[in-house]
Amino acid sequence: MISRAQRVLRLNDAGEFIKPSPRQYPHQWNWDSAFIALGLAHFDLPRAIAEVRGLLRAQWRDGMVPHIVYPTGPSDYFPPPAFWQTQNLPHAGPIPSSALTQPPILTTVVRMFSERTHQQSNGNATDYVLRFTHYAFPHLLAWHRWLHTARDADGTGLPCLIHPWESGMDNSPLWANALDHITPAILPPFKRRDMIHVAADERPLAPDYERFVYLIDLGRRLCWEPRVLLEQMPFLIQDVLFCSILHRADEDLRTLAVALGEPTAEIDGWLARTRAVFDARFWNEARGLYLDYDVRSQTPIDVNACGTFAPLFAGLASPEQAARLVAEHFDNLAEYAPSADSCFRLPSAAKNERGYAPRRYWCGPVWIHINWMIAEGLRRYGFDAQADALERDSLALIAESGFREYYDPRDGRGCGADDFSWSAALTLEMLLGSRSDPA
Ligand code: 9WN
Repeated sequence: MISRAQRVLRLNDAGEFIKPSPRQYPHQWNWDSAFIALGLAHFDLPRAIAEVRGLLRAQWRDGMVPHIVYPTGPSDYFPPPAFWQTQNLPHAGPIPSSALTQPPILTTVVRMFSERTHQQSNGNATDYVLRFTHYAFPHLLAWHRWLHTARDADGTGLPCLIHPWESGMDNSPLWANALDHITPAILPPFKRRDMIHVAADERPLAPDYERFVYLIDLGRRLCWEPRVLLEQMPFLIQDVLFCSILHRADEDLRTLAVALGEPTAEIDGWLARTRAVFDARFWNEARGLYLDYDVRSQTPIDVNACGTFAPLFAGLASPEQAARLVAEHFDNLAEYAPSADSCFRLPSAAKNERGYAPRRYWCGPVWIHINWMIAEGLRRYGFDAQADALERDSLALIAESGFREYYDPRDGRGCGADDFSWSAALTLEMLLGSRSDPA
């Protein structure tokens, strides 16, 4: 499995970046690159570092790190770089990119590199990684600052997402209600390309995709100006998974700051503020889970999806909250645990959720990177048996169905793109990684 995983990463190497998959995703994606770099570091540290540098080179002048970077120009992927209309924006970056961002797992990966090389105490590698960390730190700091300020709609510092693609869980039932309230009055001409290599029933439905495009069109008409977007985008959501990844990333950024002798006061402020507001915003005491929040309608989103376990990854849950998440949801046969109707964890939406669809993109299939983050979170709270079970399921899915983009939880059949980079990269991490304690 190790050599097969390495082969997939080599196969997808486009020189300047590694594609998430050979045909479906021919550009560089933000959180894909972070997971890819984590896997690459096990056999080619310079290539891993080049991957991160490539992504950070595309950072916007205002601090945003974009979700898609097109260093090699257009391809048959929709949307092409020109569709975002970012060319003449004063706050955009130097490389053609999308105008959205994605969950900042990159900071956690950079911290893992830096600690691991230090622990291995190999002089040359340590210097090399230290130089890279010095380079990466100000970029990451600027990105976190942008998330906590430019996307802060209500003074909580919890960033708002303006498009489902920013969550990384593009087609989750989490967004159904918000999207239903959007009427795409005028749609620009466009042609979907995402069903050329992947079956239509594994991709978003037409009305959802139209809303994805409509929101891009709206953003570009607002010149992607952060303050105006917060005022006017009809999709404005605080997401549990995104905010948890950011909080964990803030912890990891603080660890990097201490190692580099940088000040920590600003990061401490973000950490304290998130801790102070997180439960009030997301925790639902009656249901014993975390729910996303629709900032536009000022209502919690009453949908049970995999992100509810992400506060474990961030250390944001109390031991009591963690115990409820595990007993009432993770181990619940009707929701996430294997049962007669499914063999593999973790469905990306609870099986008894209205929008659950076991093969459709983000509506139920298992994702390897979600399993990896949640296993890390479960270990943080001492739920080692559950974490081991998740990891075993991930490796069994890969052994049976290959490095696929996602998997049907009922029978483990692979779905979406094949030769998928982060499934390969996280296989390397699961088989070769040493467990690092969070801050
Ligand atoms: C849009 C690349 C990306 C992932 C996302 C996943 C999917 C793109 C798409 O693929 O999104 O960004 O075209 O569907 O949802 O998480 O980063 O793998």
